[in-house]
Amino acid sequence: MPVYTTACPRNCYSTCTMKVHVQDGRLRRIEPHQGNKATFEGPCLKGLSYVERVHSPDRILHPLRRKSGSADFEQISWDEALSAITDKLLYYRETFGPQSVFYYSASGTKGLINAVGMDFWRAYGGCTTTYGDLCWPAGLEATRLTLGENKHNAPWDIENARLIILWGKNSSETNIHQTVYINRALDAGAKLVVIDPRRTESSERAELLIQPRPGTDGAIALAVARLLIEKGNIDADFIADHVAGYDEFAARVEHFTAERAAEITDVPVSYIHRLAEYIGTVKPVTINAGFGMQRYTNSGQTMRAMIALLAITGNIGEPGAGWIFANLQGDVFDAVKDPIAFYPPQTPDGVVRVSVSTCKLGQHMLATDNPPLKMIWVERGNPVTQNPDTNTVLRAIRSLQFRVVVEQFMTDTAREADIILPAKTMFEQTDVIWAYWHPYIQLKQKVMDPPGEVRPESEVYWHLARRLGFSDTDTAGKIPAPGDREIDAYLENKLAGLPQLTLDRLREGPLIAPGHQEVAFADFVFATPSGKIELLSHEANRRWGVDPVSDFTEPVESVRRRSDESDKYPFYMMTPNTKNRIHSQFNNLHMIRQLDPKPLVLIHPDDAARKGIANGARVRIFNDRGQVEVDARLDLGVKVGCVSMTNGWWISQGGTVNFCSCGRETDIGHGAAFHDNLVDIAPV
Ligand SMILES: Nc1nc2c(c(=O)[nH]1)N[C@H]1C(S)=C(S)[C@@H](COP(=O)(O)OP(=O)(O)OC[C@H]3O[C@@H](n4cnc5c(=O)[nH]c(N)nc54)[C@H](O)[C@@H]3O)O[C@H]1N2
Ligand SMILES: Nc1nc2c(c(=O)[nH]1)N[C@H]1C(S)=C(S)[C@@H](COP(=O)(O)OP(=O)(O)OC[C@H]3O[C@@H](n4cnc5c(=O)[nH]c(N)nc54)[C@H](O)[C@@H]3O)O[C@H]1N2
Ligand SMILES: [Mo]
Repeated sequence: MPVYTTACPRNCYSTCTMKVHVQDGRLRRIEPHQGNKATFEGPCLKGLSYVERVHSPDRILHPLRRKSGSADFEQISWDEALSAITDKLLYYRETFGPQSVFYYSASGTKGLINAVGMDFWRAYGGCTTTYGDLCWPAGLEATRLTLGENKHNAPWDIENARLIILWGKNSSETNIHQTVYINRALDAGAKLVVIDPRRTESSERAELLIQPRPGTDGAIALAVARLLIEKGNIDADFIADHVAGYDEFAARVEHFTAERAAEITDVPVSYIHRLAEYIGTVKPVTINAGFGMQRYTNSGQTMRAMIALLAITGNIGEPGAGWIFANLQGDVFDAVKDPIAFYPPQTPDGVVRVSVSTCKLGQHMLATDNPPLKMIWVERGNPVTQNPDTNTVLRAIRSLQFRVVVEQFMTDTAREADIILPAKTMFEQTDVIWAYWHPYIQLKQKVMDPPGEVRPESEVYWHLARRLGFSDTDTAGKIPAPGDREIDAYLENKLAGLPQLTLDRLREGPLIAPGHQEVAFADFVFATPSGKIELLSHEANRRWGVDPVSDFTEPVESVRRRSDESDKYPFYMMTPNTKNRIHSQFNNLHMIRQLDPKPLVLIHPDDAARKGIANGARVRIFNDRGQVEVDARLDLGVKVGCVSMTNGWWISQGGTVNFCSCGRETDIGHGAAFHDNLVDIAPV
């Protein structure tokens, strides 16, 4: 049976290398690949479930058109689909201008070939598209402002840490391969601290579990910094050599006593003292910040305060030490590592209008004028389920005249389409991918032809370009012609200038990115304006209007802000990620549903008793933005005053959490403040 090496392109830390067995055009088996030091244990259940996903009877295999005035779709030929889309594209460009077409893409799959989409829209004459990101920009920008770059020590280095702090990160579900190395560190005597309002599997071996009131981590970090300074547990030499703005930072934390932080965060004061004692007396310390506390309106400032704890104790640039958030060392293809350049609200060349915040998708689509939006093209995203404020997103999509969605399955977004084009899976077109945790560049190999009439996006764009009469110079090198050799040539062109990375070498297995630093910042070079770690950042103030020294402010939606809202809606709604799905993917598979059959909301038994909610009862979670109805599960691990429901469920499977969330940006970075979200809960 032929066996291929390939890699999983989901938006996930692990980005596993895997061996796949293919016979008679079917995926038969998936196995671990030892060539990737970060993922040698092999793929997770989602990875193994590809054998079902690829061949699922629910997969969309042909172009579909909505039957007029109906919720049903009918199969049409590619010729009919492409003709209909071409006619609309010509009409909208002629009548309203190319920017009346809205191109929406998200994180459904990684790969260099994804760039073909935007190159097509440029050749079309332009389009409107999004800025910002649903995922990580507050953390990216906080890190860049403080350390100059988003990079961290190699994944296996965490084994050298003596104190590991998982801060708003749930590795046991979202980065399971990291737990191998965390466990090795703990077996060798390291301490683990977990900071999360929920008690997750990641805290099973923790010495200390701190459950803060959501959105208050900044106050913990500032109070711990104060204790470190007061007790002299800082590294004065490191500060003198490598830190800018220490005095201003020290003056700021003066106001944050442990007692004050305990009051703000609803954490026992002794826990704050213990955390400060651990950080001040154990070395080396690794803080792994997840994405949890960077989904609030105060997140950028919070993340800056957290990094400061490592800076003042000299825990940067050494094995076992440092800040783990995102490791962009594998992104050797993109010369620009500045998140603001990734997400600018502007029209840099007058062609592509980058004006819709992905975090305020519905509001901004509806408000867009001159020209207003007429048509949407969605690929690699499920905005109806995954973007904030679903009701407004639905209203905005329904207000358009024409909707094309490129999808593998009948998602909530696909259901809104006028035309659905069948999308490839990872096994049906070769691409080059990188990760944001480990440093490997990988070839995601084509191992089978697409089933049915599925065509990869690059082919769809190529056919549309022909029909629209784009010239060869418009598309040369940008939109590869259909064919495996053409795709290889396209990728080779992207790899030109990186002689270490050839397709032939990548076919053998993963390759460490050229220039990779195993211990990040070991050279103590920080690409900030001062060349030092910046606890005082004028750039933060100039770009984002925040205090140049990090500070704590209550999130916009907080039970401590006395308002009608907080009286009406006394619960924080948390919407974390979960083990057996990637956002809205995989939950439609039999293999996954056996373990996770339906959406649930978790609530502390004390809150449930107060609300008259029994275990298993049907409940409504609601606020002024919307509601979702699911079964309740009582769980002592959820902090009192919080409810928790994993994101990613489709409306058609019981309801998305984003009916309740607000389209609102983080303080810095244009991220989505999903967790700034007060709700109430009641039995139905
Ligand atoms: N309330 C709340 N909402 C959240 C979050 C949260 O924490 N709370 N998390 C946010 C985060 S971190 C993220 S990253 C986003 C993710 O949001 P999205 O990027 O929209 O995520 P997915 O659900 O992973 O994928 C979208 C779709 O891509 C499709 N797809 C996969 N491969 C391909 C392909 O090759 N071609 C095409 N055309 N389609 C493909 C899949 O079938 C899937 O339906 O969700 C965000 N939403
Ligand atoms: N299995 C699986 N793996 C994934 C993904 C997936 O969907 N499924 N998604 C991938 C992607 S795109 C992302 S962005 C990452 C996310 O990876 P993680 O950051 O690990 O995941 P989240 O669930 O977003 O948040 C982590 C934790 O933050 C907690 N949290 C929420 N609010 C707060 C707060 O105010 N303070 C603190 N301290 N903690 C808080 C939540 O309870 C949650 O347990 O995972 C990636 N890996
Ligand atoms: Mo994400």
